[in-house]
Amino acid sequence: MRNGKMFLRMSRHFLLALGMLGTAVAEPVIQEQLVAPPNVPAPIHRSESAVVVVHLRTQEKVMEIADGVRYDFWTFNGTVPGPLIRVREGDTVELHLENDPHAHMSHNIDLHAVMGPGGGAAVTVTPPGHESILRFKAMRAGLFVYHCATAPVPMHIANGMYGMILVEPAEGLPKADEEYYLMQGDFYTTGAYHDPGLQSFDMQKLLDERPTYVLFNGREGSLIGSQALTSHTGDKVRLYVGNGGPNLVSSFHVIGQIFDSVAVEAGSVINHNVQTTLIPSGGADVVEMSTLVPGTYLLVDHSITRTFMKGALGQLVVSGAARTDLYQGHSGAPEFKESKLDPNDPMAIGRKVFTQICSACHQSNAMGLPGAFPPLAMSDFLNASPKRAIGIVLHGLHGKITVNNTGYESQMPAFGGQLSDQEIAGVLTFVLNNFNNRGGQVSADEVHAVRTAP
Ligand code: HEC
Ligand SMILES: [Cu+2]
Repeated sequence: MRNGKMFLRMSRHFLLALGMLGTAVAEPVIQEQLVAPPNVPAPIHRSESAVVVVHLRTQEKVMEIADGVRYDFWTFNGTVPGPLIRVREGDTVELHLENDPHAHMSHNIDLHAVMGPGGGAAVTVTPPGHESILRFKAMRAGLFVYHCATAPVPMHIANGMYGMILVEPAEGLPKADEEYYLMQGDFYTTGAYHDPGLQSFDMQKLLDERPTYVLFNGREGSLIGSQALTSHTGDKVRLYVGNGGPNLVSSFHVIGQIFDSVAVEAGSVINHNVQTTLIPSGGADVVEMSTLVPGTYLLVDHSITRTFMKGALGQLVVSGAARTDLYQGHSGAPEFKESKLDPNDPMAIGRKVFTQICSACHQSNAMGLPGAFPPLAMSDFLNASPKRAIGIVLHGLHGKITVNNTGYESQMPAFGGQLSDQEIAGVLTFVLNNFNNRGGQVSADEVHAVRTAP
């Protein structure tokens, strides 16, 4: 059986190779090294075309869609989106599509980089436990979506079956200091937003185009906290941003930033100084920016309900020297106590953590944002129990809470992986002693005790 399958594969391989004989001179054969999003394969430095062999495996897999919420995703290579494939214009892509033997149905692939009927879909229909091979020449440079095109197509896409292929122009791409890969997608669960446990797919919500979640990279919080994208002031950051859909068009925006350039719809028209760019469903944009001021920038869909009530939120954390010459302000709300603090002082550590992390959501004046982020200023919730706040920073928080008579039902990511005991002690001490809170101190030992509690 096993040998039979091997033989079949080899003979198909051989036939495909034969088919190319008429045209191809001996091109080098390269095995594509795939990496998981938001990472991107290394830039291409070849000056000749090659045959690039890519292995994708379709896999149905239960994963968290949000903290405490699980969903039966259908994936390419176990991630949403599937890995970014990176080839050079003129390369021949030999795509091996294998379907997990444990899958419940056939899957296939339509790549928008293919010029040929169905983009590869019809010739890659692959039942569980089988493999299909598609060879195509990447004729046009650009950033292209790929997705499963098995009926019902919207359902396969809604379950996470999409990714992108970057076809670099023959002359290569200009250098960027950081490159990241993200895709927006809309998800339809039977339960409401943040209903816990295993959620199933809701066909009626899909038909109504009424998603429960709108997410970057298939999971709420996938680009937040310890998983945030990072950069340094002055660096050129390039984002390969796609939209898997299946239904929504994204109004992609980075709060506090202007895109230096946008390859509109990932084509050859370059737009400059763009605030918000539209990314069609089944389309992509390449955006580049270089930040001037350090801090945390939020990646959002500026159809903003999706960001604050459905999960489409990511972070770009930028390090570098402060630029008060470019950005400075004084809010009328309760102020920080302005005092010179040495860098080993818990309050100095706390101020730094607060400005770099907490202020992105709770705002620099700690007043929060109505309907989304509760205030830390004069917070009865915080002042009632600073000990409880240790657990919140370590492990995150979701569910209904009431702060100063206002209800919030949102999600705070966990920071236990990113922040040390000393930093958490510092930030809580800092918050307690500023913004008209009641004062008090949280020690690193107390944080340690909560962290290691069973
Ligand atoms: C990505 C956004 C985000 C970031 C960053 C963030 N929080 Fe929160 N935080 C929230 C949300 C949302 C809630 C409310 C969660 C809910 O509704 O269950 C919350 C709730 C809280 C609460 C309890 C409610 C209150 O107002 O007293 C405290 C305390 C808190 N956060 C502290 C912090 C601290 C300290 C930091 C920085 C280390 C931080 N948060 C960073 C989003 C965030
Ligand atoms: Cu599929």
